[in-house]
Amino acid sequence: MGKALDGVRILDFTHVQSGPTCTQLLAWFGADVIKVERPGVGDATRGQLRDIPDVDSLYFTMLNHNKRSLTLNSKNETGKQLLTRLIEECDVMVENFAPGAIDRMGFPWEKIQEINPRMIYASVKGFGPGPYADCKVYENVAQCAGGSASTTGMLGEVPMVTGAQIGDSGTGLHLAFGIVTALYHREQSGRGQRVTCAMQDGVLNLCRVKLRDQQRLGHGPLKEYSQFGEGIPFGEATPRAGNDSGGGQPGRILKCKGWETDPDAYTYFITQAAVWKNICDVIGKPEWKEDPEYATPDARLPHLNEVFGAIEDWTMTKSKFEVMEICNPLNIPVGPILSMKEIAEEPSLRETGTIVEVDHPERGKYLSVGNPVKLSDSPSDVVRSPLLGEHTDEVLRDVLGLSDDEIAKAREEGAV
Ligand code: CAO
Repeated sequence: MGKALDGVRILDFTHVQSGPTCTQLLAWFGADVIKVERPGVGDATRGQLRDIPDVDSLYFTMLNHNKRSLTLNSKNETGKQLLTRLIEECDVMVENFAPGAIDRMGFPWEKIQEINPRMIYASVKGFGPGPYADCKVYENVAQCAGGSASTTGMLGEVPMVTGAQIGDSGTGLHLAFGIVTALYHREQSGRGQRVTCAMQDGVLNLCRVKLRDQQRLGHGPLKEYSQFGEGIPFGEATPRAGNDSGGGQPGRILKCKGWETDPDAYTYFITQAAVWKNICDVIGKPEWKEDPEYATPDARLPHLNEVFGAIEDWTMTKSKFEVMEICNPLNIPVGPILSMKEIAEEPSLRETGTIVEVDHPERGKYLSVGNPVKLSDSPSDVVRSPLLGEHTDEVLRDVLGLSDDEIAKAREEGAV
């Protein structure tokens, strides 16, 4: 069975996390991703957060599966010529350098388009056009500038960044979607185009419910926020909502049996209106089913602390998995707080390929995430990340048709 993106060749100038996430996704779907790295240096993440001396870090390996590595000095004259030929041969070019870096290399979008009018040129930057367009940006800066940090964390405490890399991996996802869309458009137009995604914009797209709440604030308090029931007045901006559910069905993180010693003995519990009566029966409060103070979602809003307190009295008598086993058959939406250890050891995630064990020639076996998107007719396997420059000769020979002598000459000239 062929892969969905078989035949698409990608010139991958990405580094760190946001860009590599994007190109790894495309590689999982079958694109030939040629990762271009500076000779002798490579992607900085190869050496960051190393757990084994002199071996590519997990940070690098987990973001660069299924790619080929070509070393090429794009500031060297021969290197520039080779790069020009690679632009001719590829369908997509992706980069996430600091603003202006690609122009300083001598390859602005206008020139890329001139070399190959079918080229789709995709970039990630921290900010879009505007006052911050020239800024370098990392994950947490994007979370702060995109509205995530100001709306995450506990009320009255400092803004909080999330563990999910919504600035980097989130923007990589958005960019991959833009690239595939541009490839589809090229089928009709015959032309490539420029695809850009700013990390601030990507984060904001994922935070849209908080922009929703910002506007709702103009029409009264946000009644599903805990602070409403606690009588704490709202200010001018969407506040931090702790673990309150962001949707219309109130939810909280509640303690389960063992919470005193196990930092992850908690469950998320949603008081979905449709199953309120089942919830009352489970927690031993059958009288709340008909009591006008508790029977309807609106009536419950001022009492959420009391309601969740009663539910927690019950969840504390059960393990997080028992809560799941009891509530699921009753259609009550709950979910255990899973630690990374539990996720890494979960057999069902191994079976679906969501977590895979990969073998690497220098580090041995390690765990990684597999493709979270499953296509029925386009299987997606995980191939270990390349060593620095592992495919330089192969790419120059097979993609550009260089002879062994020409490759040796390019090497002598410091181009690869
Ligand atoms: N050959 C020759 N030079 C190369 C090269 C190659 N193959 N690959 C990279 N370089 C050069 C670049 O041209 C650039 O040189 P100049 O500054 O002289 O133009 C230089 O290497 C460094 O590039 P950079 O500025 O992008 O890297 P940095 O480490 O200083 O900054 C980062 C890193 C991530 C802050 C910045 O790239 C950035 O803001 N990117 C956009 C936003 C983004 O993607 N952030 C997420 C990163 S993950 O948290």
